[in-house]
Amino acid sequence: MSRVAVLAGGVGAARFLDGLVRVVPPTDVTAIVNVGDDMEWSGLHISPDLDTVTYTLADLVNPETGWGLRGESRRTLDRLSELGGPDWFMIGDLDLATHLYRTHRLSQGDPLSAITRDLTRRLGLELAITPVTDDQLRTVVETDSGELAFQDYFVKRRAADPVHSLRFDGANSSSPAPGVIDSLQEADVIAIAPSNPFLSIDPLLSVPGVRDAVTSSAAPVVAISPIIGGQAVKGPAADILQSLGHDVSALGVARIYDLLADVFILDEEDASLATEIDAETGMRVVVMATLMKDVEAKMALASGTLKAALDAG
Ligand code: FO1
Repeated sequence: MSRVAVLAGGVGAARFLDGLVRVVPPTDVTAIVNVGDDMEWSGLHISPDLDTVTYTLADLVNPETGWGLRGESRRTLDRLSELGGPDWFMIGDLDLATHLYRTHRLSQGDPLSAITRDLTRRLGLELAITPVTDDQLRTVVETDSGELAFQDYFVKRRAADPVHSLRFDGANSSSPAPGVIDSLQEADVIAIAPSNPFLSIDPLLSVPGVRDAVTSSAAPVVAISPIIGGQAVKGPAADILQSLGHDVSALGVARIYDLLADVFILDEEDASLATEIDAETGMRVVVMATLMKDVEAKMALASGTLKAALDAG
């Protein structure tokens, strides 16, 4: 009896979910996934976080990058480049099929959540993976060089620009996708995956109704720090924390989640911060190994997270 709703970004969330579905029945798990990173590429709709989560759980992901498909080539991209098309975003030859399928169905009027459900079922996955919203929501990054669409900031410019602020275009007029609010209200545990709090979790909470559903849920809410030893395991979380004036540490992350979560999990390497986080926030602090280097580590983090949440709840 542990229905788990997970607020999820890309690679870190995908690895956490991969452990979670091995310690609870996958049918009890709902992953509510960020779509702020989505973009149009050569006329195709790309949903990087949805694909990263789906490919990882289907054991198809490229282990070197954490995104894209294992063993795929880039012949189409190279050809596109020869034609003068965009080549800064690596769409592999096999991944391309997902974008063709998704874009075609979107053009027929199908919602992103239904398309995602069909793709995940097709890949044999039993958990529910859903975009947080079927509406258009786009993360815009305000930098020294002006406003940048998320993937322009992240991939094209290699997350090199100091970030002044973030905006989630479309969020105010968006609605949660079918099942999102129900899964939060019916959950026994709500987990905030070790994802970037600003780039991955904030867009989810910016969809009207989602934050309320999290804070008003009877379920314990447990957040896992994506920062270990003052560094992000992957991606620009550390740089963004710094740019936005936060402490680049698990303490900085804890302050962000204080009003949202009941339990905060930080890595053993940061154990010395536990007392301070405990004193400064209202969250119960639990220290465990959070680096998901192999399947056993992912499973241990998932079961430790559930135990910490249920002990608090
Ligand atoms: N990340 C990169 O750093 N470079 C890329 O060329 C790139 C291509 C790409 C294609 C499909 C996809 O699903 C993800 C891709 N990513 C790429 C990852 C993605 O930009 C980010 O990991 C997420 O948006 C952040 O969670």
